[in-house]
Amino acid sequence: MNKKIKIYKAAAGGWGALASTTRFVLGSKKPAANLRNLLRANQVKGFDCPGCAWGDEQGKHFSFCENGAKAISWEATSRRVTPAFFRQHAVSRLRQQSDYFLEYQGRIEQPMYLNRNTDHYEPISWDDAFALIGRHLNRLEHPDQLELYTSGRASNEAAYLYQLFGRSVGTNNFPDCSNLCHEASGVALTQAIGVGKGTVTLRDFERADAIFAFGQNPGTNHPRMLHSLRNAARGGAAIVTFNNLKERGLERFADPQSPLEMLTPKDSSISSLYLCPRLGGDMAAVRGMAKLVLEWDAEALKRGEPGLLDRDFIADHTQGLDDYMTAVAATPWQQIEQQSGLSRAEIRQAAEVYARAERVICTWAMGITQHKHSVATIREIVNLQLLRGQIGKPGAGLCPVRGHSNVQGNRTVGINEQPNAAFLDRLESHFNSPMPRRPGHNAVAAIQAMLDGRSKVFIALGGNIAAAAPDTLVTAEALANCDLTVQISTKLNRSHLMTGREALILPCLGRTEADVQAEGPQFITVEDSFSMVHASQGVGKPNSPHQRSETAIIAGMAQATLGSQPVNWLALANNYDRIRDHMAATLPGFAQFNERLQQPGGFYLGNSAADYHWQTATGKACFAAEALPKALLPVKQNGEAVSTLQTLRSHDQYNTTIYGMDDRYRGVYGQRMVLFMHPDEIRRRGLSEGDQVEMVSLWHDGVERKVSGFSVVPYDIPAGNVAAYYPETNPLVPLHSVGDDSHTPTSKSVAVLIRRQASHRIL
Ligand SMILES: Nc1nc2c(c(=O)[nH]1)N[C@H]1C(S)=C(S)[C@@H](COP(=O)(O)OP(=O)(O)OC[C@H]3O[C@@H](n4cnc5c(=O)[nH]c(N)nc54)[C@H](O)[C@@H]3O)O[C@H]1N2
Ligand SMILES: Nc1nc2c(c(=O)[nH]1)N[C@H]1C(S)=C(S)[C@@H](COP(=O)(O)OP(=O)(O)OC[C@H]3O[C@@H](n4cnc5c(=O)[nH]c(N)nc54)[C@H](O)[C@@H]3O)O[C@H]1N2
Ligand SMILES: [Mo]
Repeated sequence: MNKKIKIYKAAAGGWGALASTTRFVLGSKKPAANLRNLLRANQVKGFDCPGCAWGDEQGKHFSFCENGAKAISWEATSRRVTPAFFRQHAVSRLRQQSDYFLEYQGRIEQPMYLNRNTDHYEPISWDDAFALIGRHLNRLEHPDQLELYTSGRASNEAAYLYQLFGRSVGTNNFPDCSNLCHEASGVALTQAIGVGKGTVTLRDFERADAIFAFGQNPGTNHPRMLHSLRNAARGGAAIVTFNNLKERGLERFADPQSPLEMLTPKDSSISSLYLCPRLGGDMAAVRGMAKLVLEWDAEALKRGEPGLLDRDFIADHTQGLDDYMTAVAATPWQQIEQQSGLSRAEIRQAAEVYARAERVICTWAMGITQHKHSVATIREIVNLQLLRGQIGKPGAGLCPVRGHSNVQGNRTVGINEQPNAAFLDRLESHFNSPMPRRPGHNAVAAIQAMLDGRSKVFIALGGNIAAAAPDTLVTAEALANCDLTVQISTKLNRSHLMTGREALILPCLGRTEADVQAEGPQFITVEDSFSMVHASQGVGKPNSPHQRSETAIIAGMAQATLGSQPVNWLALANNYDRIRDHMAATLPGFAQFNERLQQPGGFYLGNSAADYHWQTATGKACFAAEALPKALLPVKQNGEAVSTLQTLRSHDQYNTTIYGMDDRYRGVYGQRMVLFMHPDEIRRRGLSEGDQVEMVSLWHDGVERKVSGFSVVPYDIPAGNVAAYYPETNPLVPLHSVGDDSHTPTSKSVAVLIRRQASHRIL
């Protein structure tokens, strides 16, 4: 058997996780500092773990997970990318290196400017860097020629200052990682329940009788969620998983922080029912569940028994049930089974759990949000929950599990290309300065505007757009078309190499590091998936005295561009309390922000839908009566088999940051260029395990999108569906293959032709 593929038999978490954490912490150069950092993560005093956006059981126990440990030790490295490094490596040579190599070089030490004549980055002073940015921005013919990207790690304070900067320049162009991520959740939930956020808190997980987890892999991406699921399962809750793949973390879990559990072989089963729908098949599956619930309800009423629907809730709080019932009745079982890839009997099992439970939570992530019909799918999940009044009461509700640790907070404080008028009005009157009213660009629109030459300056507050965005070659062309690209970053990445005509790298502090400004040590705030806002204060010594906080960098750019208009930017960066005072004056829910942060554990922003207050046009929660998509992707083109590809994360990566080459729970070691495929499909295609294949994606613009060098791995995945890692597969995702209404690239459903690769002859 291929040595690089080993079946993972143990439970997720457990000794494997602990061994791996220790290796990462001890393998880095500062083990003692790293361990101290780990102990402070997600504690009342300390910093918020930059790993994910799951909530904290503040003060309850010391909680970190393997992948949080990796994120922290990766950030707290003592390795540095110095001016000498850039003197040694030309940019065109660095481009040939892997993402893993780039990230592994460590933290960027000083501001750097790309000299196109020499093809090398050279040091530049902070003042000169800011002045260069100011010159470019003041030269723009129109403020909408500026694109301001945000990755969801930025603090609330930095993000608020960033949006104020952009809007003071005069644009709403705030493309952000959320456009590539949970946008569909925000759009669908706003339409359905009037607020684009989850309605539950962490405590609801303790009270639920059933939890339905759709399209997510918490064992890797939200490991602390497994604690909540495990505890819920132990307390008797049914956990039903819908996942295209069999994911180890959702099957079994041992808590690496519970020694007893690790010493006894009795790890916990997580899912009581595990269903594997086809890619994009969840809407059909949930429609099937709703169909059964409605049928059983009608039968019960006929027998004179109380029905299954929560009729009081529906009457008081919802609208559109009749149309929805018509749409459900018009959806044939044959279409439901075909599209979901699940049998009626399987869907019935899930529906029975749903119908029996008093309190139900539905959670989801990228397996739901990165399809063409993601908004419709999430609306269908909401429909199901509305039928039995499963929103608002304790132990029930909707839970989009966010990605980046502060992506939700960034949105709350104004990173939004389509801000609402009320927010702009408040900014305008508070700062006594006009705010732009034209809608701005999302991530895909920003890339298109740069391609067309409509946008000329691109500034990124974190992230790695060159690798994270779809259509890698097109995105590179878009960036190259800019006059100036600016990356505010901690680590070296692909976006520093795919640049505009001029380019800057501005090195910033990470969340784990102490942030000392003119008026003393500062803390920042973040918001988790449960709308809890709390303070976070780094403890580590910065890796270089040249690095600045994100907030200070934004203030520097703003002052150089706008002078002290409409605020004294530098004074704000001297003391973040001042930024929070402006936030308190302009953001709903943030009154007395500084005072309320004194409460241990922070404060809850609240959720209108959870309070049965529906901020929709009708003042009610809305059923959506959409038909299922006519068809998912084709299975044949000109006689050749077409597969649907999902692009996903391995266990050893954080988005475009590659920590290592293993994907332990999926049994893959020492490699990332793998293509997971059902054994029957491997056979049908005349392939064998380990064969090298290339993939070409289908899109109607005549452009060939191709990647090669993928090794076939048999896996428990529906035949016709295949999976491979992101970002290696991003060249296949067409820029304009996006979700309806969400504009999110369809990274979980890409139509691909798979061909055996001609083997290289060794001469
Ligand atoms: N360690 C670590 N933590 C992370 C990240 C990371 O890269 N590394 N990234 C962070 C970010 S930004 C995000 S958004 C989250 C991502 O968290 P996830 O959404 O868990 O991330 P993906 O790896 O994209 O996994 C998608 C999951 O959905 C399943 N799936 C795919 N398509 C379908 C479908 O059509 N139907 C169903 N039912 N299932 C499907 C896949 O099999 C896989 O299990 O994690 C965050 N946390
Ligand atoms: N094909 C495909 N593409 C996808 C996805 C997919 O599932 N499939 N997922 C999408 C999703 S969900 C997301 S969220 C995006 C992620 O897109 P991004 O957020 O743009 O990408 P990241 O890889 O998270 O960004 C990593 C970089 O951020 C910088 N960084 C890290 N910490 C900090 C910090 O504290 N401050 C600052 N300023 N910089 C920091 C480092 O330089 C690091 O290299 O990718 C999307 N792209
Ligand atoms: Mo994400």
